[in-house]
Amino acid sequence: MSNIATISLSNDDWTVHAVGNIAKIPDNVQGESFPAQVPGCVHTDLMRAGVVEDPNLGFAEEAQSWVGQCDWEYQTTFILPDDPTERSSLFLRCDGLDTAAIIKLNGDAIGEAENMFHPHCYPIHKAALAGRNELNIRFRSPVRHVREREAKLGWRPVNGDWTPYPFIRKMACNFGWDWGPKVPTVGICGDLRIEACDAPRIEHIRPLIHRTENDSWRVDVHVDLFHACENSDSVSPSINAKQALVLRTTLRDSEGRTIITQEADSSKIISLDVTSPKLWWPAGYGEQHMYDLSVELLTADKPRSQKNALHTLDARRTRIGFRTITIDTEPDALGSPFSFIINDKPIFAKGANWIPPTLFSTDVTRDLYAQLLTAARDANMNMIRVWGGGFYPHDRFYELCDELGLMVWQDFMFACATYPEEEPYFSSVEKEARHQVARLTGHPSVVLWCGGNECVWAHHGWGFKEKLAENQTWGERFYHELLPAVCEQLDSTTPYWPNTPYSGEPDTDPIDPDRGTRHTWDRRIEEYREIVPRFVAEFGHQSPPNLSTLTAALPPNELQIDSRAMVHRQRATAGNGVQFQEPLSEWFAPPTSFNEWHFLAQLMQARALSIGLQWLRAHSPRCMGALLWQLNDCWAGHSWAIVDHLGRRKLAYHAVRHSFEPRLLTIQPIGEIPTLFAVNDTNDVWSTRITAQRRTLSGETLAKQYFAFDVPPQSVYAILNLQDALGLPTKRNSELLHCDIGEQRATWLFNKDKELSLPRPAYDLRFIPDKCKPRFEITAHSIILDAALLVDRVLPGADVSEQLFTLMPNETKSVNLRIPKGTSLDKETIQTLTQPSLLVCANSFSATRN
Ligand code: BMA
Repeated sequence: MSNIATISLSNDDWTVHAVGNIAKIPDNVQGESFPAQVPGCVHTDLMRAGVVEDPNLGFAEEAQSWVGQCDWEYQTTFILPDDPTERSSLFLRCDGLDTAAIIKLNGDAIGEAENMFHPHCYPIHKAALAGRNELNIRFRSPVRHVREREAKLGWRPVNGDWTPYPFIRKMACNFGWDWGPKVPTVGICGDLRIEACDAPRIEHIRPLIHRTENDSWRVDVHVDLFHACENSDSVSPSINAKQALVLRTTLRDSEGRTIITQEADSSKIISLDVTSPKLWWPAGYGEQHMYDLSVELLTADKPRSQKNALHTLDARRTRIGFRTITIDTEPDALGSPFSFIINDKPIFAKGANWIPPTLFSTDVTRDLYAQLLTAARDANMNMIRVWGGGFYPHDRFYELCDELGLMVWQDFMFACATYPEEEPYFSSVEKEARHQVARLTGHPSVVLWCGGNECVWAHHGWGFKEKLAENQTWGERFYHELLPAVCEQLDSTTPYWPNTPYSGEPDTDPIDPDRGTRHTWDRRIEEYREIVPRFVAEFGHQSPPNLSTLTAALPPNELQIDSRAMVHRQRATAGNGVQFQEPLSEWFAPPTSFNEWHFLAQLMQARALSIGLQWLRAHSPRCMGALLWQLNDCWAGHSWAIVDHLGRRKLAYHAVRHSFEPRLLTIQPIGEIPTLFAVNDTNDVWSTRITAQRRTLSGETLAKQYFAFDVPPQSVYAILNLQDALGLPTKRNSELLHCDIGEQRATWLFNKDKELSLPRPAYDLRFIPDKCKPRFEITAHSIILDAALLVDRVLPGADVSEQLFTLMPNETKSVNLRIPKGTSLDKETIQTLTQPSLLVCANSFSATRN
């Protein structure tokens, strides 16, 4: 259909070798050339060649710091069948170069690159030859590059002790972060191809969807064209006035039935009127209906064979969803809210922050996106925030979010630093923003453009402002001028927010709980309950990766809390002391082994997130969002993630899934008084009956009451003062409250575990190796607090349907086992799954240390 002839250079016919100042590189690398892959990066090429180890293993990260310090040259050859000088336009197009590079064809410089976040397009008809061509892409050391730019543009404050990443438009966390290693890489990170393109082509389709009234909608289809004749070195859209171009747009429903089709001159915006479409809703609020939108670019310039016919130059398809999106920030009695309104319905945002899921952007697979986003959806989330220190995910990420009903909060790539605004950096950011906004506009899941992560806060509250020289730029114009202008021009139907945290006013405290979005890092665990922010876009608690994941990365002798390898994997401020020792010693009797410590560290994270998320949900609609830090990981290190880098769910994942249930029963204190809240996010009334009890920790019931209640759709009820209902505890250390509806249980303890007199856990654990539904049955003979079945320790990658459940004496619970694909339950495994020690619970870390 299209007029574009392409030669793909995305293959493994490449080599890479170190160039420039190579004095400090290992002997076996000097003068050597290694096979390379495109897309890919130098680290993965060197790993394949056996020159460096996977940085995720042991101390491999330290041994390869030289890789980011030298320049690297990629080289390939390709054959051009025609005489290129006869082609009016021949291009080298590249979807991503990481990052600072000079590109040469047959020895002639054809272009440069300095931004990983937009594609590149270089005209090559002058440099190309008929027959064999040699292409060289020489990347500058990213570490040296940022140092040189820093020297030129002036030092600026940056978070942590990291290399000054703001001086390059490259994935910031590649230089190290408080959850990841330093692996500043280079490479060709997108598809690369030669394109002979003599006529205009479609660059982007930007469908902007408006509801005109009630059930009448209009899709304004903006089509950005790229015109070859311009011979531009950029992919900025252009239209050639000399050529008569027509756009034909067709909208089809999910069964392929045409709803409307329309043609117009290519300089016009095509408006499609649609009545009563099926709407796209975030998960939990309705279906994710999608429609197929196709655009054809046609010309009346007739090829000799086709008289009077329109001739297709290019064609594209995309999927769209009908939904409206606004953010309510109208000042109210408390300050100003931050509430997503989709299709006129206020939605409590339940979600998590997304970081790059692999160390190298080119390693992310479609399956990995699917695995992680499905995990988010299964945890009852409806929002993912793409955090600004990584990279803009690939199209597949957004397609999945559309399908799963996960709203996307999209940061521009700025994080925790002051950024230069000088040219050519400023224009490079503009090009990046234009490309990304145009690329993502059509996705119904994308509901917010956000200027960046913690940059305004850092300037305002981390002492960064004071460290800047007079009149030194810090990024302000990006957040307040450039980015909102680009969004308004290209995607006027999606809201823009300058940064997060942000109060809504440039000069007021960005973490004011009463205004806008907040990041809660100044409080932990029970302290979350000291404030009720309007929207929490980040808060979290650290834990180690699953034990099986640590075992895969470290030798057994390193599995100690303070071993060199474990300390090497702790990158957070103040280290293990603040992240683990302090909270664990405050809450639990001391662990006596690494395995016990590991369980407690993961339990502490689960408790912290449950408290935070349930507290915030109980305070809806004053608070309208809770995004935890962070969904995923990029290596086997301590972090705030709830799913580790091998995709294994930590204990906190289960606590989060429960805390985000569409109908949640939770006990939260009002002042000192434990109060039962029912949170109903569904579209239906929640009519139910609960049993509320006060018991001794040995299981004896002291008070019991039944209550019936109706919670209207999308609302929260503080239904019961449990002190009035069940009486005051006589001994705080040996009593608990629990409220139950069917399988759902909310519990309240009057003290921290290490003060409690919990009994020795008594239970029967049975494993039923049923082929279709392998499962455990646990019968409790005593109270069992926060029980976990640590199946992942005996069967790496295995998980159960529920963790951290609390049972009363004589209760039985059935929990399903999920085994990793490709594993089978042999006799030996079945035996290990039957051992009672598989079950661990908080009883063992109480005052009685049972
Ligand atoms: C927030 C994030 C990240 C960081 C996390 C944990 O500030 O934006 O920069 O990893 O906290 O410290």
